[in-house]
Amino acid sequence: MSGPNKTKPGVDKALLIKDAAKLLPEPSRRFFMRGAASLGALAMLSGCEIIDGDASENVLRVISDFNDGAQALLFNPNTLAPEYPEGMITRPFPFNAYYSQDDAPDVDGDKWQLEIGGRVDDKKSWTLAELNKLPQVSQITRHVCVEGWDYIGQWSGVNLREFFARIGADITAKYVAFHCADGYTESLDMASALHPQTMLATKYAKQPIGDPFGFPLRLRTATKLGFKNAKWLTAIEVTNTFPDTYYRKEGFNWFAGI
Ligand SMILES: Nc1nc2c(c(=O)[nH]1)N[C@H]1C(S)=C(S)[C@@H](COP(=O)(O)O)O[C@H]1N2
Ligand SMILES: [Mo]
Repeated sequence: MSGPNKTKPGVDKALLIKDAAKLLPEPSRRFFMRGAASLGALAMLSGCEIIDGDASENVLRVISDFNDGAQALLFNPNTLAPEYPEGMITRPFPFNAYYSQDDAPDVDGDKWQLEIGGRVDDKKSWTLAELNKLPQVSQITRHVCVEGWDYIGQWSGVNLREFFARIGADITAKYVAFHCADGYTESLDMASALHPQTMLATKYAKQPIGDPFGFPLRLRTATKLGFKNAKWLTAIEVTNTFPDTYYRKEGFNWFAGI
């Protein structure tokens, strides 16, 4: 017998629902657990039958994608992440990447340029010296990695919204894609890209960002988990086509708000 609400013997319904709920950040998780937490709801959201491990993986993926939309709706572009005093800045700060520190890319600062693509009027590339001449902003905020560690850091650089105004980016577009020297990919919804605490960071604790922390330019977003903060930026693209990301392909939630 098959149907959207049927499980195979051996698939623990309650566990499956609990697993799915874990992917939902608050307040969606509370909402889901209180009201809609049923296998039927999961199946309805996913349009799949929950019959085995693979199917439940797909269901979790669909829930996570569904949740991106919910988080985007709940995202308040005016709410600022907390800022901290200078005494709380961690020096040096922890390194993380999808590989070990020895394999971090070696970027030549003299040749490096930030490429601009997509829905932007002025697609000229930017050298580090040119970026350093733009008005600078700074923040002391908390970086949170999904692996269970965090630190407070100070990032300085160019506010992304102001940079977009300068280059004539289409801010009605849906996404901003970030490309990195190590092949890493990240992307933001436009509202998060325009958040006042989203910047192209050239400095950490007032010193130029060196290796292995993303020389010479990284994205800093205070409203997102660590993996959204793409290091070693090489190109930025404004687009209406969803740019898939390294961590989403690994099964993590894409919106990844904190
Ligand atoms: N290009 C690139 N950016 C990246 C990563 C990566 O592997 N490559 N890892 C991400 C993850 S998971 C985290 S937690 C932070 C770590 O930044 P840090 O090394 O400056 O602490 O970088 C993010 N940005
Ligand atoms: Mo991370």
